[in-house]
Amino acid sequence: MTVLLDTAPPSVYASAAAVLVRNWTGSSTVPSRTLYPHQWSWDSAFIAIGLRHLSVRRAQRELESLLGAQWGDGRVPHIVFNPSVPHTAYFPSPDFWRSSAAGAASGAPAGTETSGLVQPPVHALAAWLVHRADPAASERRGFLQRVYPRLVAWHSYLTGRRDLGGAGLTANVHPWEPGMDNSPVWDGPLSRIEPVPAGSYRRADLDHGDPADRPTDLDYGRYVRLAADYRDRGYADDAHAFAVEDPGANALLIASEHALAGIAAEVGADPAPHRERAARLTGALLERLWDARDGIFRCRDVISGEPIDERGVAGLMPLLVPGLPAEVVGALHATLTGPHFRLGELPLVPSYDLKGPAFDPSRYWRGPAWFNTAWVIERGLRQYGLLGDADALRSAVVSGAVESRFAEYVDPFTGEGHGTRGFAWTAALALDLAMTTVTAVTT
Ligand code: 2M8
Repeated sequence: MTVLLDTAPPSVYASAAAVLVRNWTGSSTVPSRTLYPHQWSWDSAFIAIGLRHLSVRRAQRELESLLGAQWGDGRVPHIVFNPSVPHTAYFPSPDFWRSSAAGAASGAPAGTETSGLVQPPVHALAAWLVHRADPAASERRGFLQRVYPRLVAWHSYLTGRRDLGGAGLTANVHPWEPGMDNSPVWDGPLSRIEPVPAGSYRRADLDHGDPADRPTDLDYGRYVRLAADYRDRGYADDAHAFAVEDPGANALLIASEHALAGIAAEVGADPAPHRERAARLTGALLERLWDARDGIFRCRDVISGEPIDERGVAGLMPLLVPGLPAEVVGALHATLTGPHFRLGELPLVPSYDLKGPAFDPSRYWRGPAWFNTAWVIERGLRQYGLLGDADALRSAVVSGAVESRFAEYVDPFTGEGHGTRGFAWTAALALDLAMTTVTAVTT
């Protein structure tokens, strides 16, 4: 059961709500009016989780507009483009992805332009939380009935065509897919990719973002190469030059699969297959990615077959997974509070190992603290009864979000804001943590 307490201080509520209202387009929410002027997949899920406190109806629309762009093969695209926004506003734009033509064989929609990549599947968890915020209104509108088959198809894509390692986990084929674009965790597998020539495309992110904070041109050249090659293969899931099993994406998939069991029970479907799949995924996660020596989940490079010897925040996100062995929870907690991440000493959680060779406190996913990963870890800590740390992290998310004017991310030592301001998931998740007491995650 999820209990909602109306506890948000008025200042948090009003300022977070203002961001969500400003970024609302009429059917969905842009992450940022400047840097990200379209709809992003996992952003929308996190945004819906916060929006449910303002308008359950709007939160439902957020998820349904995204799922409306789902491809025939089940994939939910990582960007759904707004046709009224000029192509120059964001790169890669619809004329790069050419989804309706290049993705036709994979069932890309004909009337909506999207990217061909995916992002972590937070959507079933979000749909369940949106439903729980007002079950009667949800039932009246048939919300779960409508989204359930789409969510099932989405998870089938991820656990079917995207089980590229053949061991039962979902794999990501581009650094944009796990959502942590330039994490040092990808440096090894990405170094094998030949970048497209500089000057063959124009980055739009540098019009709005500080180049010192954003990924480098070399990384961008490789991102473009991988995306263009995927497009040129008709977005077929074969012959990928980059493929990784990410513990964050898989943890979110497992949490969402548990949520899908709850949704199935509500809509009169059988929850058992979802529980079974969640259990199988959890077994594979522990088998394939758990590093007992270092107390963290590692990412696995599917192409080389080797675990990646880096500590990223994604390796702590499986705290969200129910039913982990006690020794795994204990070791994860020790890593989170130990010298590599320093929860308790630092307010939020850095995106990458504080002692890692590539750590950078201001460059995008190479060290700064992000609010969505903090939300996931807060929920995991609470689930396992680690309430002192969960409470402290919750307060830090709320105060850090407000003080940074809802920054995209912050310096993990000083809390200084970086990236765009008025960032939608920062506002949504701060609002959620200010408003909600979670007494259990998946019932
Ligand atoms: C960032 O990623 C996009 C590409 O998808 C970009 O850098 O242009 C990431 O932080 C990603 O996790 C996020 O979903 C997206 C929109 O907020 O921005």
